[in-house]
Amino acid sequence: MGYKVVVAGATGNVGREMLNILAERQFPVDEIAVLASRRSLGTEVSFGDKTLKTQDLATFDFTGWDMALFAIGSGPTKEFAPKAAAAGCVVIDNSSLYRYDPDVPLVVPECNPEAVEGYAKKNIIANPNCSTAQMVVALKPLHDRARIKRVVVSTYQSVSGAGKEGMDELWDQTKAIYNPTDDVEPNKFQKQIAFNVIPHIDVFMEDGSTKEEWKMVVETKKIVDSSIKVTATCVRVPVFVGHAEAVNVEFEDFIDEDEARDILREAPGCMVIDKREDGGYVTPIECVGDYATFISRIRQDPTIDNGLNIWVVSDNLRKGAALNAVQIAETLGNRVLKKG
Ligand code: 2RA
Repeated sequence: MGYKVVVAGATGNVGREMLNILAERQFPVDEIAVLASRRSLGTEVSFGDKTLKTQDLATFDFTGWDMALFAIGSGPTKEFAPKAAAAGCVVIDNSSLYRYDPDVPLVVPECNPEAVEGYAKKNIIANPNCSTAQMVVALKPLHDRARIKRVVVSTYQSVSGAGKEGMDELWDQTKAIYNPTDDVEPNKFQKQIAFNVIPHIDVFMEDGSTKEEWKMVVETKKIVDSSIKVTATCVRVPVFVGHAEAVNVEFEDFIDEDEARDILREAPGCMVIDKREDGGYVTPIECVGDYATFISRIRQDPTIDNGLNIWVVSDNLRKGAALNAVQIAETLGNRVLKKG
């Protein structure tokens, strides 16, 4: 016996990846419903070798469905997640709406799988932001060994994090560079993204940081350890898929680069590619379609007593969103619902 699974937002970048990953990992699905807003109604999406027609999110009855993977943004989530949860369907939500709610677990299964057991207060489990998910996969095993005090991270985030419109804007602006009769003004992004980088993701906060940076601080604390201090600079780069992060970590205890490399080699979800030679590291384009969080450039930070620098790269649509949501569904199934 398997699960009755709903994917809401099935026509978007993340919703489509959720369907791909459910099929790839042979998640035990008895029945699946794919939902979309009225605008995309009737659009067909693939699930393994099947083609499914989207149904209307606004009128769907969640009664009798086990889990719903939501990838619809905070606005619609506010309306539909409580409806699904009240109907007894556990919502695994990719928006930021519930991430900071103390009654909602925020889960990265490699780091805090036990947290799914707290789902029942609201019948909702939150999926973290993409930039946090890949970073904590790399940090947790190091924290378990040497206790992290402080993290300084700079991100290089691909345009797919801003959805299909972000990808279209990079594509159109890039073409326009070679065809000067086209003039593609910034729309999704604040400045030209083609052949540029933009130190601004999500809205500005009062202290001058952006909400994307704030999310990395708050989510790392909730998932790994509330004592860890994080400071982040989040930057959009002209890459279609794959986020990269340069992470400086300060520990309480000494840990040398060789031991860190060995720990990360064994850690769940991590793949170490770290050769000190030309090309001996992973770049975003190489991680597309993969499940792993890739870690390269592991080296001592000689400016502090117990410090390391690492380079962390992952497919933001997968580990940063859809894969993590499916892993939460698997964890919920294995630890709690036990149907599959
Ligand atoms: C971004 N963090 O890359 C967002 C997506 N969740 O814009």
